[in-house]
Amino acid sequence: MDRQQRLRIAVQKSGRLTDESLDLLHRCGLKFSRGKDQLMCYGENMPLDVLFVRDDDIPDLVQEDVCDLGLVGLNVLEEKRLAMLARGTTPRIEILQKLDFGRCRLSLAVPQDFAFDGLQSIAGKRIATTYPHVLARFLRESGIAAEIVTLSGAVEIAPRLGRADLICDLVSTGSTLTANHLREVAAVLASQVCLVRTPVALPDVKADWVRRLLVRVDGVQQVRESKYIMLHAPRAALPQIAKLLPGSESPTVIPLDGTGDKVAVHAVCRETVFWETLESLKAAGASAILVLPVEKMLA
Ligand code: PRT
Ligand code: ZN
Repeated sequence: MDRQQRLRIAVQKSGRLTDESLDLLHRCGLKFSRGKDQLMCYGENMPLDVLFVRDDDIPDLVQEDVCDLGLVGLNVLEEKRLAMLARGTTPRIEILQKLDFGRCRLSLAVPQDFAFDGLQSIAGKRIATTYPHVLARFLRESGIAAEIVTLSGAVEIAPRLGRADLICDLVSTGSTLTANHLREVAAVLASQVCLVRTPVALPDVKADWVRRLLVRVDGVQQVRESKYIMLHAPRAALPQIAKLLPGSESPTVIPLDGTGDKVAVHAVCRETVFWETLESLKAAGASAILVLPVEKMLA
């Protein structure tokens, strides 16, 4: 395949980010078939090929221009960038867009019986983590001196094994911490998946596709939570109904034939529409309420 013409994007091969990364590419219109254990998939209808790798390899692949684009968590990206700086390489990967999935936070967590009273309490302690560079920056910026114990996994059991006094690890629901009798005390980094690009200038054809992809990604993000609401209402109830429609701009109002003062109201709502919202709309005088998913949106 011609690297001058076709974009290559690095995606996590198998893990927490894989399904949503592929779903995003599908929603952006990309068609490809993926065989078992296939490392590379060729886009059938766009000049965009997908390379499946470990998430930790994505920043380097993009920095070294092996891939033009990548989908990777900010946690991994920041750790790799700081590691590059530490070995004298300038990180030149550019974040094109932050995406609304893969959210988690890198946090400090202490054993239940640890007397934590502000960050000063961890001074001089041993902190186990797989993110030594991000943690070191946090400690430096907070003016705390502590020892970093770098592990490659199973960080949450380090305090019980006596290898550390506390940990710095990724948290999403918090249930892993609870199961290990740990308590989250401070957030070090908020993370989500980022679409990143190579520092190298792209030939026009490829640059143009990156621009198109970004517009589509934006559209996909906008419609994720969006719903199209249609309802009937007495004209007099319109001001109240407009207030109840979550995250919508001014709705379209259409007169209804032969129903006196009744109108149809159509609106795109950019926030989640709950049953409670529908109940409030009904209470305000709305009837025949329909909520439809939005398939695509181009602003
Ligand atoms: O094989 P490969 O290297 O590609 O995968 P991996 O095992 O390194 O990564 P994977 O698939 O576990 O995670 C990929 C990315 O998902 C991470 O780099 C984050 O950007 C993002 N992410 C989002 C998470 C979590 N949420 C998360 N909860 N990554 C890991 N966790 C782990 C965390 O380390 C802890 O063990 O889940 C546990 C905590 O979860 P809760 O829900 O109990 O708090
Ligand atoms: Zn990984």
